[in-house]
Amino acid sequence: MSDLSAAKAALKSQRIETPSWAYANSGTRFKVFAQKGVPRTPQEKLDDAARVQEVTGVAPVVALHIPWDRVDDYAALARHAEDLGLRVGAINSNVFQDDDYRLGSVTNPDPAVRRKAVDHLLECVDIMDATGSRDLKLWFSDGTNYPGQDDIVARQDRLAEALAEVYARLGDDQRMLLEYKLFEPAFYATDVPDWGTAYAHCRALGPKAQVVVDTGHHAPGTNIEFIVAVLLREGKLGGFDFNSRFYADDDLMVGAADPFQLFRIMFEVIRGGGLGPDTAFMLDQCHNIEPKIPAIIRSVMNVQEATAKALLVDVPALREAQRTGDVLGANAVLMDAYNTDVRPLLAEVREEMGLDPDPIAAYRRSGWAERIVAERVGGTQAGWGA
Ligand code: AOS
Ligand code: ZN
Ligand code: ZN
Repeated sequence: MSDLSAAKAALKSQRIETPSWAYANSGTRFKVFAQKGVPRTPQEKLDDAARVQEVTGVAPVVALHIPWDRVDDYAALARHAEDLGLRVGAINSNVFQDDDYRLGSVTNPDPAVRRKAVDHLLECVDIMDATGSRDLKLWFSDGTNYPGQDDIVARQDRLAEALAEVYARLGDDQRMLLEYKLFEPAFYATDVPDWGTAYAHCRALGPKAQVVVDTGHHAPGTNIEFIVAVLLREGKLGGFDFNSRFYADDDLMVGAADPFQLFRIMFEVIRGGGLGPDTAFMLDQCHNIEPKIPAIIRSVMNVQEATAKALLVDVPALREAQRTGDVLGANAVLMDAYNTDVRPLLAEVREEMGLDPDPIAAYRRSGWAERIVAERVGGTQAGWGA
């Protein structure tokens, strides 16, 4: 698409989902650095998310995590979101922070542990009902550390059984998004290590089961845009967990490590017709050392920049070069788009949306950062290492 007005319209309608846990304190296994003014409650995480939406206009959806965002009244939490101009996005389940899950959750050899894990997933669907959330996000830390520790195929069978029970509980407008991850915390064999395994389970389950691509969950050098293209072709791309990696699952700001990769991914998304609401463009990040709200604003802007560049690709010229076998010409079409400075275009888009062209400056001027430091004492940890 090289038509500017169409590109602008697409940029205005794109929706980016921010994760509640990115607003809270987080860290590595070595240290959680507490920051001043971080949210103490799920409500306050939403208050911060509303600031991101206020200055970007494209981030009105917030993913929650259970139990990190456990409240007594989820409908009231959803109303709080609505009052702020937000809505609840994916409900992220947690079957990885309990002693019972030492040998796995839904793939654990002990049926009682599997029952407990599935009951949590079903509770997450109840929370979806109460909050109006569409997506149940499933990431399993399940796997083994040593060859022979457990039967690889039996674990797949247990996983399939658990997923089928949860799938059956989904409402007509609800989906389950299955996330894969190469390794960590399991170091020998992860039970959902790659897109192929996730795809096989989702395909067996049916149309409400889709794959999530977390950009940090691959081996170095993996061609992620190829995965995206294939999943879209199969109608199985449910969404993204966007972040950046230098080494493993670093959860750094999306577009920070490899903006070119993000551009290539967004090009395949657009090529495959995936820019609409059926793809959840979620961030899955932790801001351990940098100020959180500005980092999330920057991340949203990075996704927008990659999207804008991908929208600027001159597709007819690309197709012509491809058709005539013009290898260098085809590559040049893509690189021309990637090398375009889209910041003026995005500034224009924001002005047309009634926003400040510079979201970070608008946030700084708002005084929110000073206000939360003064008003909030004793912010909570996201949950990592808690
Ligand atoms: C874990 O590595 C995954 O990226 C998860 O998507 C996520 O970070 C976690 O479940 C928080 O909800
Ligand atoms: Zn993730
Ligand atoms: Zn991850």
